[in-house]
Amino acid sequence: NKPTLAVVGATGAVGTVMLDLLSTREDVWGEIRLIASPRSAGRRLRVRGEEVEVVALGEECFEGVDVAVFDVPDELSAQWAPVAAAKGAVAVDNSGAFRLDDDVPLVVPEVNAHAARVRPRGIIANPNCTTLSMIVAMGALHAEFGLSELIVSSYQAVSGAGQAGIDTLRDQISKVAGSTLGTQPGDVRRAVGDFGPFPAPMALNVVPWAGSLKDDGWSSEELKVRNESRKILGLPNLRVTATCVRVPVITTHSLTVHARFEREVTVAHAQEILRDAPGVVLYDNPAAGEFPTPADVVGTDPTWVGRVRRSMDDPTALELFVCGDNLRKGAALNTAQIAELVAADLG
Ligand code: 2RA
Repeated sequence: NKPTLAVVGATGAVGTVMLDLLSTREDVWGEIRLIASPRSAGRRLRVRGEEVEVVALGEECFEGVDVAVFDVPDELSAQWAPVAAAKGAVAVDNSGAFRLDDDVPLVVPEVNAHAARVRPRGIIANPNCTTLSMIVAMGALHAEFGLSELIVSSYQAVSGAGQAGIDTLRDQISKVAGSTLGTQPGDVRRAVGDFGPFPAPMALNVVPWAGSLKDDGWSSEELKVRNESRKILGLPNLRVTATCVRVPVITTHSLTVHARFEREVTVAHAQEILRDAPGVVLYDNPAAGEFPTPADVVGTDPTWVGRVRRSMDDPTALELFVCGDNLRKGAALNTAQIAELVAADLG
């Protein structure tokens, strides 16, 4: 008997990608149950070539479910993932509600698949999309060279802020297209009007902010990169500094990474590791104009790495540019991979 999967948050931006993945990946599932807010109940969505009716989130939804994936806001996950677990399902949660709890593993299958087996609360957490967009590549380099420090800047797509983020950028682009805006202080700000979920205009701009304000001027997103990287890599004292920036890209997060290791590194050796690493594509030939960009990476599964250089002042450090689709590997794909690991265990 194939296991039953529940997708909670089936109608959202990540849920939509999840249904696409479930329709195209090897099918390990028996029944797939689609769950969303009462507002979306009754809608019919296509998965595996069939229409499935969305049911409203409630305790009874988890009857007979083996694995429940959650693509919903933190508060909903905090409330409902334990309900699913109490009903006997393994909850794979893509919110921030449980990621740093000691008794909840935070899993990236290419890096720490073993951690998914120890889940005392029946909950497995999926990392934040910004961490996920680089961590597969960093895990591979860590295994070879021993990571000692990460200094990263992100270039985050607006879909990280959900459908509202996408709608806001599209609307702003239509307002600035064909204009001469972007030449006077504040002209874009005045022209676009509505900033949606962002603190400043996204069109014709970059915004050094993602998430909410935390102590000492850090953003929640920057703390997530630090704390989650440490937990996934099993390096609780890893030095990590992140600056998270939002850019006018619809989907696919990019990061520049300065990674310092315990041993000396060479570009050739690092490239060889990245070329062989599962889930990573090395695309690094600047002489031919070859490096990853979000516009080319969007819609693909791997972590793309280019611009690999050794730091000029430190033979133990590398500089990299990394891109990953924040809705696929950054969210739905990693969740689906974890769910498949669990399914394989159950079988
Ligand atoms: C963002 N990382 O890009 C967040 C979404 N989880 O806003």
